[in-house]
Amino acid sequence: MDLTSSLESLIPALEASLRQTASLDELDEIQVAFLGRKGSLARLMGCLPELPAAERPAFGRIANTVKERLTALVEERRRHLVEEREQSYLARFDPSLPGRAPWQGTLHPITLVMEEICDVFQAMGFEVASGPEVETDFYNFEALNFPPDHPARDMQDTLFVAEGVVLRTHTSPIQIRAMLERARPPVAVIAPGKVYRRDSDLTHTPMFHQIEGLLVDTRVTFAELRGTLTMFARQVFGSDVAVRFRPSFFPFTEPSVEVDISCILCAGEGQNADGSACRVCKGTGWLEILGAGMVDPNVFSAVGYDPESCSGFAFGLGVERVAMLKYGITDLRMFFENDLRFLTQFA
Ligand code: FA5
Repeated sequence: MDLTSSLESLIPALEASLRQTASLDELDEIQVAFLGRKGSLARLMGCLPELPAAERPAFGRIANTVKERLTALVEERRRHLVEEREQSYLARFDPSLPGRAPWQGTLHPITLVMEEICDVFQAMGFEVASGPEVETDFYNFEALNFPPDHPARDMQDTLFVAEGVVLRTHTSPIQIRAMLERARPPVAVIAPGKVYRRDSDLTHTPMFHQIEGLLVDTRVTFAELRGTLTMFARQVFGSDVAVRFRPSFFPFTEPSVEVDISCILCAGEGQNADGSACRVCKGTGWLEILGAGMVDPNVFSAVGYDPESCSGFAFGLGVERVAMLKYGITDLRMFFENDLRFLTQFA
């Protein structure tokens, strides 16, 4: 076969191949085999120098026509295959099927409880305050009437960052910051946040959450502390809950109290229906939820408030504690394991 016939025979050869091409990948391979740099057409055109000079222009023209035809055949097949693919997608697409709902995250139970507690106090007129998690000794201890080397500092196992700098062990330093920022009473703040202690067992974790409350004005009495905290407990745990105030000690409040609520599980009975001791309150009928008291005069002096003319109350509660009671959770560590089977139950 002479060169020109060989060139022209590429057209039926390509047509035959295309008839058997079922996919776009195969089509690409055929395109390369015929029209690629090392394909059949290029190989034949490479023979051009072997022809007598007079025949070369005619051969060149035919080669161009063949190339155009080959290209057109490939493109036509491509259009057809693309259309076929779309048709097959459409045949499989069922517009009546329900859509796939995007996965929606949920708020962490601790966040939910913090928001709920803050809402209760905001409705009473408290404003939300915050402070840094890395604190100086002054805000975490000294201004709160923990004298240097006083044994009271051992009440909270401290994580030190540097000399005189600690991870705050409670949210009480926010009391100091709030009073300093406002310069004079009235001050009514609620302050949620993370706190850190060298502490780790079934009921204690090295990081946990507290909510601090502080009310300072000219004539705040213990009756207001009782009323406010009783109202809070009833809104969060239910209107039937009983509230008990027990004497306690904190360096920054005088007098100080621990506040208990009647047990959520046994309704304060201390025992189950069968007479066995309640496992939540361990038979006492009461559950401790927070520490509180009247602001110590030394704390007012530390922030430049006149202890003679102002008075106030403060309280601090453990959020995990409240969340465990509210949701009946028995292991504190569940809050920190990020198990979605647990977390999605609070949606
Ligand atoms: C305080 O931290 C005081 N600042 C509270 C306070 C504020 C009293 C204002 C008076 C006035 P306490 O160390 O008891 O107090 O901690 C408060 C609550 O934090 C505890 O009742 C407990 O629920 C929780 N808590 C303490 N340690 C841990 C821990 N390691 N893990 C989880 N919760 C804890």
